Amino acid sequence: MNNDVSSVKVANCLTVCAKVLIAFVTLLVVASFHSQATAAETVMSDNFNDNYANSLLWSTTNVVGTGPSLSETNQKLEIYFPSFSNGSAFGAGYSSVCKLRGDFDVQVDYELLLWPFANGVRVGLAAANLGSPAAVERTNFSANISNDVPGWPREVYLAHFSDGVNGITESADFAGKLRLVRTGDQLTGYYFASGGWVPINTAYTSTNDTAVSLSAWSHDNIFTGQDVKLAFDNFIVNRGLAVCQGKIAVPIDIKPGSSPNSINLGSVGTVPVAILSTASFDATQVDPASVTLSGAALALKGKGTQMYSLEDVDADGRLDLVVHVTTSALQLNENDTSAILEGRLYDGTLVKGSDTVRIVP
Ligand SMILES: [Ca+2]
Ligand SMILES: [Ca+2]
Ligand SMILES: [Ca+2]
Ligand SMILES: [Ca+2]
Repeated sequence: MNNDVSSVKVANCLTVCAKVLIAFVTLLVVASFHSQATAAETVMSDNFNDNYANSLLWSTTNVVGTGPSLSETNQKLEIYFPSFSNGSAFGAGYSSVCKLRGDFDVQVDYELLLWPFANGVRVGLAAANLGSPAAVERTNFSANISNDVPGWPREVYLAHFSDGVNGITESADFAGKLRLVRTGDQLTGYYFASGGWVPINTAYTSTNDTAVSLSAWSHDNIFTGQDVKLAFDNFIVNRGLAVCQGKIAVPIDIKPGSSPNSINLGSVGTVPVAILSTASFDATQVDPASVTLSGAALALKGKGTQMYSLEDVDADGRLDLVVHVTTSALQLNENDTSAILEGRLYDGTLVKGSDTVRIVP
C-alpha cells in the first residue's frame, strides 16, 4: 500500500520526527568530517566481520541522548537501547565518511535481536545530506499509541522522503534488508521479501553528494522503556561514486594483474599502475599528466612523451588508464605498505586511490 498519512496529529508527530532525524543525521555527518580519511574504496562495503570500527569508512562516535550504545561485535554493528534510555531524541549509528555522488544504490541487512512489540525504536538506512528526510526504515510505532501514529499497524516498513512518510506496510520480520536507490532526482526505498525487492515509495530528492547512515533512534514520548537491541550487517554500495574529502575515490591496481605489488626502490625502471573504470567512473577522463603515485610523476619515453595507455586491464569491458611512474621518484620507504595515487579529471575534479605495496630490497 502507498498511503499519505492524513491525520494532523500524525503529521505533526512525523514532522517533529523528521526534524529530529535530520538533526540527528546531521550530527552524525558533522562528526564524520573529523575523521582523517586517506583512502576508501570507490564502491564501499562492510561486513563488520573484523569487529573493529574502521575510521576510514565510518564515523564512529555517533551516540545521541542517554543510554544508547553501539559496537561492532559478533561480526555485526550492534545498537543497544537499555530500558533507561532517554532524551528528546536518542539513538546511535554509523555514518559514512565518504559521500556518494550522482546515482547510487545501497543496501544493508538488519536484525532485531531484542525487540519487544511496539517499543518505539526506528531502524533506518538513510542518506544524510539531501535537505529533506531520506530514510527507509523497519520502524516500530509505539505502544504509547496516542503519541505515535494512531490508527496504523505498529510493526512496519516505511519510506520517509521529501513527500513525508509513505508506503507504511505491516511486517512481522525480525530480520531483513533495506535498500535505498537514487536515480537522477528520484529516491526509491525498498525492503526485501520472498526473494525479491519490494518498492516502498519513490519521491523527488536532491542530487547533492550525501553520506549514508545506519542508525536507530527513538524519543521520550514514544520509547516504552524496555531493553531493545538490533544489528546491521552486510552494508553494500552496489553502485555509486564515493567522494572522500572532496576527491573521488578511484580503484587502482599497482602492477595490474599481479599481487603482491613488490617494488624495489633501487631499480631503474618504472612502476605501472592502472586506474580502473567502473559502472560509475570513467578512468579515461583522468588527465594522465596530472597523475602521481606516492609523489612520483609519469615516466618519460624518448622525445619526452609521457608513458601511459588506455587498455582494459581487468577485462570488464571498460577501458582503464595505465600510467608508468618513475620508480626512483617514489616517496616510499621500506616500511610502507601502501601507495597513494592522486590526479585530476580533465574537468579539474580531484581523484585519489590507494593500493598495497611490498617494498623489497
Ligand atoms: Ca558480518
Ligand atoms: Ca569493521
Ligand atoms: Ca597489483
Ligand atoms: Ca577495465
